Amino acid sequence: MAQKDYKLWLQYNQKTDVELVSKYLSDVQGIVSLGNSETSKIASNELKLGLQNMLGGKFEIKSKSDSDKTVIISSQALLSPEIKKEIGSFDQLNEEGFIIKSISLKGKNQIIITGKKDIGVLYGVYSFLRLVQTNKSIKNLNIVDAPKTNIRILNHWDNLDRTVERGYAGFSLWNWQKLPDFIDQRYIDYARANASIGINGTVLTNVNANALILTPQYLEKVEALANVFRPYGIKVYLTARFSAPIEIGGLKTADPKDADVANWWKNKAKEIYKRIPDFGGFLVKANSEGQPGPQNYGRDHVDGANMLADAVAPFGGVIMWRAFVYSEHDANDRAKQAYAEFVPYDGKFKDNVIVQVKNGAIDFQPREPFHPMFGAMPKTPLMMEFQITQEYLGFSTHLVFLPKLFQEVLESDTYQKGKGTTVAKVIDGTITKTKLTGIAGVSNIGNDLNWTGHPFAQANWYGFGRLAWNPNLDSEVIADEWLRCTFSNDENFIKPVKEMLLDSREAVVNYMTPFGLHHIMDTGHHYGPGPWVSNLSRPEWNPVYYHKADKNGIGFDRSKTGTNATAQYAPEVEKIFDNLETCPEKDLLWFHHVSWDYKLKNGQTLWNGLALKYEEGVNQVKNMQNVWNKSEQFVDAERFKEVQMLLEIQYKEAKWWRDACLLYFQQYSGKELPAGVEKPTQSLDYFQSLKFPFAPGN
Ligand code: GCW
Repeated sequence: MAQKDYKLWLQYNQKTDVELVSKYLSDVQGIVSLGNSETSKIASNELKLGLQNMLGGKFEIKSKSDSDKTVIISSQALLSPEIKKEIGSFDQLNEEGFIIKSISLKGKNQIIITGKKDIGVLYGVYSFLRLVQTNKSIKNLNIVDAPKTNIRILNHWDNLDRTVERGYAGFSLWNWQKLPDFIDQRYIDYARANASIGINGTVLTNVNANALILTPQYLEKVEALANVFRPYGIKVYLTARFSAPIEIGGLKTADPKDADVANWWKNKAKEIYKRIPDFGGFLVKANSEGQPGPQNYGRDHVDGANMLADAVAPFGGVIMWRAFVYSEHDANDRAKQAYAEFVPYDGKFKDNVIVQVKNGAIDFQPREPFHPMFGAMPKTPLMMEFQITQEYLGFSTHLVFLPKLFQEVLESDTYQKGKGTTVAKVIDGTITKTKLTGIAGVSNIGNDLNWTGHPFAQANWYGFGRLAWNPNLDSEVIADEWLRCTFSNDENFIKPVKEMLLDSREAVVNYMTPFGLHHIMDTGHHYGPGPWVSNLSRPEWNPVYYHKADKNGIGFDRSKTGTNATAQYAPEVEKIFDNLETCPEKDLLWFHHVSWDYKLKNGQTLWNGLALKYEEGVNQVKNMQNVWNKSEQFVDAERFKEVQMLLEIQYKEAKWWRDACLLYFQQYSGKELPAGVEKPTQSLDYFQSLKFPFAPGN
């Protein structure tokens, strides 16, 4: 039961094609591991497990290379001079990179997997196994690969009571009550899965933080987790509640300019590093959505971040300071506020501070234009924050392949230094030349047997890791890899299901928020449509604030005639977004309030086009169902059935979205639904009456 789900993309299915197996066996028959660190043991055991499961037979792990056709795994330092000579230069590698090279030595053919450090070797092993998993050739290998960013990190929004904010896959993995003495096998399996895709950090706790995690009682537990994760190359980070000096330190203030406060943090850092010498640092959400921060004391983000940076700097720690801020006291367009607040700080943060910016200026919507901050802080390391958990994208019920969304953002051109200054190049340091670089993903992992709630949500964890390693990777490649590693290499399966994955992101945009609509989800839990919601205490929490539908039209005017948010982009980008004619239609209602009769590029009126997009989204889900139903023969019965049931829910909910939104907007457009759009079977009143008191993750 559920074993397949649990194994994620590390199925290592036995290959049934005899010819293929014998081809592989003509290149590899044994394993030689020269190191004996914990990491190198993990690497050699993984290689053995993978090769035995996929190719059959026995792969002994030897410590000397005296036979033919072995895979030799070793860090650079332990390689013999002869092999080193064959490998050549290690210059292109960073500390986490690897080389996989086929060499011939004294008449024997070997495959060398090496790196400067053991962790590079481990990454190399996973990369090599992926070749075999995906039926790629392992002849004449000459691969040099290294991660393009240095912090590749999951953000767990996990609370100490094990609930997970915006978590849709059960409770938190971290069993605080049983830690530190009880080490759940899942901690090890979690580390292994992350290492297999190059993730090297984890923030264990919610950004809406609890100071208790910084008390000795909890730090002992954190230390136990850090010990499990270390050999897998994963550093532990924590969220720092800014008011912790008051709450657990007995101080009267948390003012960052107060000497006692700064000292308290210095001592706290010392205490943590004594337990966890490679502790990564802190992630901080300050003065955002009610969280305490430096502004409570008349100070600013720079004061707060730099004070914490000083505390962890002696130990090599990092502060990831979030830029997700907006204020109920600021009447400005919410989309403009983070930029307005942070851009003046460019160049003012200490070296070990990196500012963490969400991919878009509002909040993890099915589609947002890239956050203008990415083009505007050349002297500050910025890290990307993606949300892997599907808060606004149908929870873990809807199949949505997020690498497509991630790629769209990473490829966006900021024009910060002229054409080609993509977001990817900003965050990987190519442009800014900052030493610190990173990508964070808000985790979708919980204690569900299959980790992520939806079997296909595993692809989003996988894809996040792959993109964090290389932000230029194509989502098509990621989909291909993931499907092969998780299910099957059969082309009759891969082709249609890969297409289904790649279309799924546009489908959810279509049935939820086409043409740049955003934040029209129901309130609080964000489950299902709620474009009518207008009664929340803060204006920018209300969907009506975002769509601004009225008799004249729909959309948020962020152009020069409106809030002028477009001016936060580089002139080249501003020009495109600002002009109704050049603004991409996918972002139309994000930037413009557009009349219902506006003519779209295809000649349809906006109203008709909008209605047809909703319909298209529903049809895309129907199509996903058809594709999946034809995949039964390639997939185990359990996962087949699970996905089938989930797609049925997704189909129902796509129709719910379509009907509720169109009935609501129709009150303003005053127009009939165009031909081709199915008539709603329920009334607007009915949709508005739906309540979900126990929706998860809230
Ligand atoms: O997306 C919103 C969520 C909050 C979250 C916040 C944030 C952790 O609705 O649940 O809080 O963003 O990113 O801080």
